[in-house]
Amino acid sequence: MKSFKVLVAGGGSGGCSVAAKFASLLPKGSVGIIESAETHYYQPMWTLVGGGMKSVKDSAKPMSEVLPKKAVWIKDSVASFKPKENTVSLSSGENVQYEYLVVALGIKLEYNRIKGLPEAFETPGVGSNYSTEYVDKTFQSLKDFKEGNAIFTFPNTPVKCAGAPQKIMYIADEYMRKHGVRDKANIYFNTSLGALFGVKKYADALWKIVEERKISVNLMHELVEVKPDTREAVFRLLNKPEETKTYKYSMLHITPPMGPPDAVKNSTDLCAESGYVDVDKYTLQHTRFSNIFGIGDCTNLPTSKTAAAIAAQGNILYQNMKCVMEKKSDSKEKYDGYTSCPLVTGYSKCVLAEFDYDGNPLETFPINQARESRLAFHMKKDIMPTLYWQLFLRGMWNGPRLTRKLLHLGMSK
Ligand code: FAD
Ligand code: UQ1
Repeated sequence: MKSFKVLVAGGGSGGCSVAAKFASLLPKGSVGIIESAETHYYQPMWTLVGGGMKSVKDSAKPMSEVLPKKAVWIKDSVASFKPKENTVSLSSGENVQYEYLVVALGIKLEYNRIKGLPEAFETPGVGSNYSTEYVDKTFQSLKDFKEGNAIFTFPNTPVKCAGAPQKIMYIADEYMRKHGVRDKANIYFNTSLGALFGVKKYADALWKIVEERKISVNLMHELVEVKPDTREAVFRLLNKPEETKTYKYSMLHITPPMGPPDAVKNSTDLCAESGYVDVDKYTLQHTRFSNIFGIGDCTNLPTSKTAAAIAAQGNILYQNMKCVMEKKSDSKEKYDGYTSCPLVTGYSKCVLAEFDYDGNPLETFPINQARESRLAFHMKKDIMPTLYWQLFLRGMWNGPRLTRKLLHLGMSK
């Protein structure tokens, strides 16, 4: 049986960056990474792909180029976890042993929980920035749009990047204005949530933007069915669960329901009742197995699921797991829930939300980041991708905490 000092399940944002940290610390071959995909995608770019500003190819690199060279890539998928035996079973039937395990399997897209999907993606007007298969359809639908309803949805489950479902709506609004069709369009944000955004400071700013741009927001609307033949989308009204409301669409952008990966959900020892990996919200250590840690979208950390959050989590996980490995007491570092969401509001503007577990803004720059800015857009479009590939994935970007402290002359948390 293969055996590793540190085994990382998943080679996405969280898995790759944490594996890189441990690969630099330990002798060659001590770190194993189980990852089934050939390609690593920089997912935050898909918002820009949906708006025609970048291509899917721009967001991709071969997995072999990004995983740390000192680690061993096990190109297989995790079938199940056996935490009591310190082993992971692979789809090939093989088992892999570990001393320490990091679970970083991301979140699962569940398009098929909506009746009519995924088939409706093969028909005109329906796209989704959440998948490489459907993101080009978003821009195609925008280019084809002539008149009618453009509807943007938000599901009734946790999602990754909770801002992404509305970012593409603001981009579409600007595109339609530039191409002279906005006055023939009704734009709807039909969201399962009871709010436009979870943090009041940014929600207030976004409500102003939707009002100015004459976008209709329908809260407590959950997409349950797409009928491509009649170009209709059916929503369950969550405050009147027996009722549905049907909308005609010319363009429909779908954010799918999401859930924990099967391998995590089926390993009852590993997951919380929600099905996500059960970790301590401050240390990222598993609540029952001291040699297991979790990071990113597959965990039950009560913060917004983003790569920005993972940058901050990675360092906390590294410090804490190193302490456990060296049999020292817990490190003093505690994760404060930092997450960030660059809410792109068009082709040159962005509201840069940054906040902690309590919904307190934790802004890097000494300006009011709830105001739309070009600087934040430039950072999102031109700086973040390089930072992600060159620093973050190599374990060398722990988020903007130090920059924030420096720019606030030490006065920020
Ligand atoms: P992932 O990066 O998804 O990695 C999970 C990995 O596990 C994958 O490589 C997968 O192949 C692998 N895997 C899954 N199951 C198995 C298995 N059983 N066996 C082996 N391997 C498996 N974040 C930001 O910070 N800023 C943004 O602006 C932003 N915008 C976004 C816009 C969009 C449209 C999307 C989709 C996401 C956006 N995000 C953004 C969110 C960010 O991309 C994710 O939160 C982040 O990538 C999650 O990292 P992760 O490691 O938890 O999961
Ligand atoms: C960030 O650290 C990060 O991770 C690499 C992102 O993902 C792509 C982000 O979108 C953002 C906004 C941050 C936070 C960084 C700064 C400088 C605010």
